[in-house]
Amino acid sequence: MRDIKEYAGGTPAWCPGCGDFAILDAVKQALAEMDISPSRAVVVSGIGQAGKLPHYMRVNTLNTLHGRTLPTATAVTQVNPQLTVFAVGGDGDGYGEGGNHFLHALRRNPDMTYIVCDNRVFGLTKGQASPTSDVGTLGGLTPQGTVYPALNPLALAIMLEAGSVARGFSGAKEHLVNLIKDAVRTPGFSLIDVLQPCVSFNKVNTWQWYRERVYELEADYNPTDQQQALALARQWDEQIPIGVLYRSGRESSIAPENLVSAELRPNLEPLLDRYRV
Ligand SMILES: Cc1ncc(C[n+]2csc(CCOP(=O)(O)OP(=O)(O)O)c2C)c(N)n1
Ligand code: SF4
Repeated sequence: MRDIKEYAGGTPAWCPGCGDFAILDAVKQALAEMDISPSRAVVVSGIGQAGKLPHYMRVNTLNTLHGRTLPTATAVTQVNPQLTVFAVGGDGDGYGEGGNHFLHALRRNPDMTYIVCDNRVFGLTKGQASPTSDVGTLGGLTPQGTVYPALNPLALAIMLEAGSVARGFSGAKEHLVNLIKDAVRTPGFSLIDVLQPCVSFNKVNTWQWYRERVYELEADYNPTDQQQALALARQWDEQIPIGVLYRSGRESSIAPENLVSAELRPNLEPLLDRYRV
């Protein structure tokens, strides 16, 4: 166990009460408890309030364009498989601007942990409806409420057999630490969609709203049953399960040995060496 202070970066510029604080703490705590040194961890993000998370950590960090988190993080997994790779971002970044990359990361199943700070709005740009906003969500661009049905990213990830699919809650930090540790240990692409209250722009899905609904999956829950996992991914209005909903057991499909034949691989080494950290 390392000292969590080893991972401390700049002072967060989030609103007081934002759900992102607990997610930042949970990532640092999981790294400390897993004894992963700052030099072995990489956190990649795009743009947004959640996209600032790596700014507040002292590990290897990469801040990319809005929605481009996953291809960048995927490249890191290929160049240096020794690193523990995290991708972090908001629901807009991951499921909107980066929606295409999300689909293909699910297919390719690279070995990384993807944490989506899901406040169900675009936070940084002042609360517009995002892909996970419910029908009727009011915002500057939807004064009469958004008309599109919300995307269910967990169901999508379960259907495409991601390595593991979990839901966390910022208000259950210790539980989230365990989800992060489990995701890091699981081969392939591990999605953790974290319910993250945005106290400034989401006046519906508040801390209290979640506390009245969120419950932890039982210890004996079997995450290998895809149909059951889908049913839990769809539970929302009255009761919202948190925990590892699904585990496919699928290894990454883009391990270098799967992509490049043995004869060609040695020729790539000098090229890859230029990018190794
Ligand atoms: C390609 C592109 N489109 C739009 C923007 C403007 N923009 C910056 S942050 C942001 C919203 C971020 O929302 P989300 O990803 O949900 O993260 P949050 O701020 O809620 O954490 C948008 C639309 C941009 N920077 N680049
Ligand atoms: S606008 Fe919302 S998501 Fe952004 S820092 Fe404030 S509370 Fe957090």
